[in-house]
Order: sequence, then structure tokens, then C-alpha cells
Amino acid sequence: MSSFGHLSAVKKLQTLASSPIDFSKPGALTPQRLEKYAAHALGFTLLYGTERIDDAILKELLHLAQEAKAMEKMAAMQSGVAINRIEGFESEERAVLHTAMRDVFDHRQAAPVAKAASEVANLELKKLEHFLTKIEGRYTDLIQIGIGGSDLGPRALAVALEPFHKPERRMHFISNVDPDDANGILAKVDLKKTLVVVVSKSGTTLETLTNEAFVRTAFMKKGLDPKEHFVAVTGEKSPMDDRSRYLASFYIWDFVGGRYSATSMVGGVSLGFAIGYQGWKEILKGAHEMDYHALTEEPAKNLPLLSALFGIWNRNFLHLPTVAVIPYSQALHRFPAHLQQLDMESNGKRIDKRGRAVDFSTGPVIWGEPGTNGQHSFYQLIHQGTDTVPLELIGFKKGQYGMDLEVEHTTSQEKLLANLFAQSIALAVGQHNQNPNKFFPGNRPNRILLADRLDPRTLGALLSYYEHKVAFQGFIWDINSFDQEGVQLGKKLANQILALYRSKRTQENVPTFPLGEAYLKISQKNILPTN
Ligand code: G6Q
Repeated sequence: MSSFGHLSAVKKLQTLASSPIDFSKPGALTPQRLEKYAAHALGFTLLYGTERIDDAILKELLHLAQEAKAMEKMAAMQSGVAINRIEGFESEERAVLHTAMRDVFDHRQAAPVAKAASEVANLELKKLEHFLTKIEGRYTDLIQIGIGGSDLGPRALAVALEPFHKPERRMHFISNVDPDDANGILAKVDLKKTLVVVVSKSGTTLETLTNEAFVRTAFMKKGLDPKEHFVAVTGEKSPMDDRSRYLASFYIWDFVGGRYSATSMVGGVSLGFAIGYQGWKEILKGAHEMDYHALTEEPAKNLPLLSALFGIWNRNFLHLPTVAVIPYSQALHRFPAHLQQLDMESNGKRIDKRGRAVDFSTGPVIWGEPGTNGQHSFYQLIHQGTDTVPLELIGFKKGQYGMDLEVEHTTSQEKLLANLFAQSIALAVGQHNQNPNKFFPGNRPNRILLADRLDPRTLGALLSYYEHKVAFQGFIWDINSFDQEGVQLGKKLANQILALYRSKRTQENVPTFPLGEAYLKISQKNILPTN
């Protein structure tokens, strides 16, 4: 049996799960309960009175964290122990130090590996400051080319901070190898004034290298020298580490995983361009404050740990297979896409850290859209469907622009918050009605993370909160949240199919692949795509 299954807290929680609080009973959800089940830190409030827990369950969840050594594992991670590994099998063997990317102002981590990592991160930061000063006034648009971890996090941050962008600075992202992605962006920009940041840690990713070639060709066709426009963010000594081809090169390292890399230069160059170096520092400071909170705050007040525990309660004890993350903030409309990768690539695992098949459920399916938009589409299923979907709701007391309008004596922000709070209550309590069509069963668990205003510092902290929620869950399940073997097989087969396409032009001999050949035949009737 897995180590998770052996924990005594797991047994107790299984018993407690047979009769969790029933919010549909009159008086079960009280104002006192909402006030009691709340944790406050760094300007955030986590409201969890609408999770199906009580004091006994909370106590046992905290016991689970203790038994699984969640805090010790967080300390090991942040100090640079090589936790990215599967014992006894060929695997990655790396430290996990995205937190060092933000421990750059006060170097709080004294452990030598973490300290050395924060020092190299600091050098890149100084390089960035210098670079941004040097290019001041030369470019109006920036295109970031990258995919997966080299796209989703930075894109979510850039989109979320649009009101903080410097005047006359526009951001664009190309990720998909679909030629329409690159063409669509190229049609929008004046290349003369465009900076292109090519981001690939490995320097070998098919989509990114193809898109780089695509965009370089567009520059050359216009008589522009790509060396004056292209910047590389890559691993040292990767195939992309060739300064002769780039205006500047910035580095990332093995100890920063792709989906955890938004606060390295993977996000730094483009965000620094968009919101300025000081704004970028604010993101790092916010993330660092949350890192330190996750590391040092006692479990009962530790926001990402509490969130991880409620997720585990819903997943392993109430057996709910998905989670919807719904930000009541239009600015966060790309954030669920980032969280899908962060959570599902990290915790979508079927073996534990010793290579044994797990006998419990690991990471849930994560999905989401901003509220209130979601209320007008999939909330029907959430309220009355046959599957229970737990929700993580995110809200802010103020809007980003500081401009609002009273209509019918309430502002838009008040309308947004009213909907957020109403949904939380409606999902939990439901509605009794003799008419089955109007009956809402309730007991849809949810929690709210509330903050003041979505500015760069708050966003940095929010990003880190989710990174640590995911890490804590992986620690408790005793799985490796930092590799991604599951994305390799499809890549390998895509290369075999590409060889089939290529061989039609070059006549070279390639290994046979009957299933791939069948798809080629069906899709094109042997006609190659034309330019
Ligand atoms: C993230 C994954 C993956 C990665 C992309 C891009 O954790 O490793 O999404 O970020 O495949 O990789 P490169 O940065 O190497 O191009």
C-alpha cells in the first residue's frame, strides 16, 4: 500500500467522510460559521465555511499534513534538496527552486544550493534592468514565442496586468504550431518596432523553433535584421544559446520547472517590458512573501496548505473528480488555463515517489472561466447536475482601473461581488422545492479567496499561492509534482508522423508506422499541405 494509504489520518478522515455537514439542513450554514472558518494573511482572506468540514475534520486534515510531513517537504523544496526524482528508477534528479527566483531581495534562504540559485537569478535580474534601460523607446510591441510553461504563466500574468502596462506597449503571444497563430499576430504588428522574445528552456521544442523560424522569415522579408529584434530566454548551452543570433540572451536553469517558471526570465523579459522593471519587482516581491508564508506560517493559518487540504478532502474523501476555478475578475481570464497546466501536469500522476502505482486518486481535472460569465453557461450543471463540482472562487474588493458607475444605486464591482457571494451560498445551501425542476440539492463545496485589488504584488502572491497549493498536495500524496513524463509519448509519435510527411518530399526511407500512415491517408488523400 502507498504511504498515503498508511497514514492514520487517512483512516480517520474516511470515517468522518461518511457524514459531513449537510448544508441543505435549515440553520447548518450560519453567519458565525462563515466568520469562524476564515484565514487571513498578506491581504488575502480564505473563506472556507462553505467547505463540507467541521472542527473534527479540520483537526484531522491538519494531522494528515503533519503525518505526511508537508511542512518539512516544503522546507526541503525551498532549500534546494533534489526532490524532483523517482527513487530507484531512471528519472529527473533535480532541485525545485522556482522560489529562489523571488528570493532575490533579501536572500532569506541560507542553504547553499538555494542561496546560489537566488544569486544567479539576481544576476539575470540585473541584466534585465540594464537591457530594459538600453531598449527604452525602441519598441512598441513585444511578441513572446514559447509554449506550455514558456507561455501560459507569462501570458496569464501579462493579460491580468493590462491596466498596469506602460503606454504604447502592446503584448502578443505565439504558442501554437498552427500557422494561423503566427500569421494572426504578424498581421497586427509593425515589425520595425517589435521585439521578439523566444522562450524555450530546452531550446529544442518543435513548436517554438518552428514559430521562431516563421517570424524570423517575416522580419527578413521586410529587410529587417532579426539580430536587432530577437531575444532568447533559454537554458545555458542549449541549442538556442547562441548569442550571435540574438540581441540579448537570458538564462533559466534545470531547477526551475517550466510550469513554475513564470517568475524567472521566462516571464521577466516580457513582463518587464510591459509593466516596467519596478512592476516586475513587485510581482517577485508578492510571490516571495507568499513563499515565505507557505514555508513558515503554522499549518492552521497557512493559506496554500489549507487550500491543499480542502482539495484533498474533496478529492480523496468526498470523491469529487474535478475542480472549477472561477475568478470573479475579468483580468484573470487566462489564469485558469495556467492553473490547468500547473495542477494537472504536476499532480496528474499514477505512481508515488518510489515508482509504486498509487491506490488512491491524485490530481483532479481543473477547469474554469471567469465569473459572472460562467453563471450564464455551465453553472446549470454545477447547481443541478448529477456530478458535484467543488469550486475555488477568487474575488477582489476593488476593480483594477478605479473607475466604476452606479446603476440602480449599486456599482459594477458591487454587482460582481454580490454574485460571487450569492453563488457561494446557493451552491452550499441549495433550495428546497416541491417542484423537482426548481429543487437545488446544495452541498456543492466551495471556498473563496478574497483580496483587495489585483495589482502586480497581489498577482505575484496569487501565483505563488497556487504553486504551493499544488506542491503541498503532491507532498501529501507522496507523488513527484515536478516531472512530466506523460507528455513524452505523444511528442515521440508526432515526430514519427512528421518523418512520414518529410519523406514524401525527400523520398528518404523512414521507419514504417501503419497507424500514422492511415491518418495521413484519411486526412489528405495523399495530398501534402501547400503554402
Ligand atoms: C512544463 C513543461 C512544458 C514546457 C514546454 C516548453 O512544466 O515542461 O510545458 O514548459 O514543453 O518547453 P521549453 O521551454 O523547453 O520549450
